[in-house]
Amino acid sequence: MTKKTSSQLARLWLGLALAGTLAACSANTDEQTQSSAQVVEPLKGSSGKLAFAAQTSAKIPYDIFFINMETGKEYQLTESGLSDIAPDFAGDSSMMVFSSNRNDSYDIYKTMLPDGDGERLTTSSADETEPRLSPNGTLIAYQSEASGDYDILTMDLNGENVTRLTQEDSEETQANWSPDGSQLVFVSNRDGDFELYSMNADGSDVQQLTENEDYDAAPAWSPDGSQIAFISKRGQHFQLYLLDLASGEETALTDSGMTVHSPTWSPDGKYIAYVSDGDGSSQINAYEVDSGKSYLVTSGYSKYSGLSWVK
Ligand SMILES: [Ca+2]
Ligand SMILES: [Ca+2]
Ligand SMILES: [Ca+2]
Repeated sequence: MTKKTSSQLARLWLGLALAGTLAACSANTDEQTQSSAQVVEPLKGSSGKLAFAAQTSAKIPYDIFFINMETGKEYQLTESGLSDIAPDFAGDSSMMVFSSNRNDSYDIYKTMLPDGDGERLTTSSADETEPRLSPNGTLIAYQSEASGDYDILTMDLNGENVTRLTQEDSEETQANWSPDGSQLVFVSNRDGDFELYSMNADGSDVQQLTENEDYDAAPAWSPDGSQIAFISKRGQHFQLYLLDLASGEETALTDSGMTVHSPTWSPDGKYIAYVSDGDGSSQINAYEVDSGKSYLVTSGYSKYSGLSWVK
């Protein structure tokens, strides 16, 4: 198991090294290149990497990929035979964190790039998922079910100095950092249904941000700090919403017949990428904030999830 994992991680580094330095040499031995994603004209020149987890087909567990949004090229980063989900990168792409069940329960893993080894950061038999690197790259926020229900915790990059930020018996999940790193937005059902909340990075000063009977989830703070994208199920399917923090106003951004989830902002704040799942199909779209239009970014795999668009 260990040998296999090391070999797979070695391939991961190879893929990333090639992605970083040899992207122009497309005829090279870059076996990690899957295909050109269908990055449409308005998205061309968008900066950064759009990381995601995908099941390439229904019977294959999730692996981690990213699309270089400047070139449209896609790279596969993991191939463990188990479920690798929820990737997030440090701002300079020198490190990736993700969650995997390769040691039975889900744990948080860290991979240093380009030539580091995979490191398991959590060891409980409960599930640890949804790792998110703080903007300054010193902390990982994540969720753990070790207390019997989900809570939000932070730890340093070595898996040490674990701090439990929420104590309630309810489910606290999907933490995401404010752009200045001073706060976290998260989801909790402590009042009976799922709402968005914010708190300081030490768990203090909890504020409730939404109050409705619908299922609110998957918050993502805008790069300028003024808004939070999230999903809410106010009809048949989850759709994409925007919460303006100054006014408290909530605006529906999508109205599709598909289930929308996993929103993430482009680093320049111009787009919100999200997944839409229909009957037997799944695709990644990008909502253009100025125009209100959604563009197809990529499709073709069985399932997409866990988007993270980083510089
Ligand atoms: Ca675990
Ligand atoms: Ca809890
Ligand atoms: Ca609600």
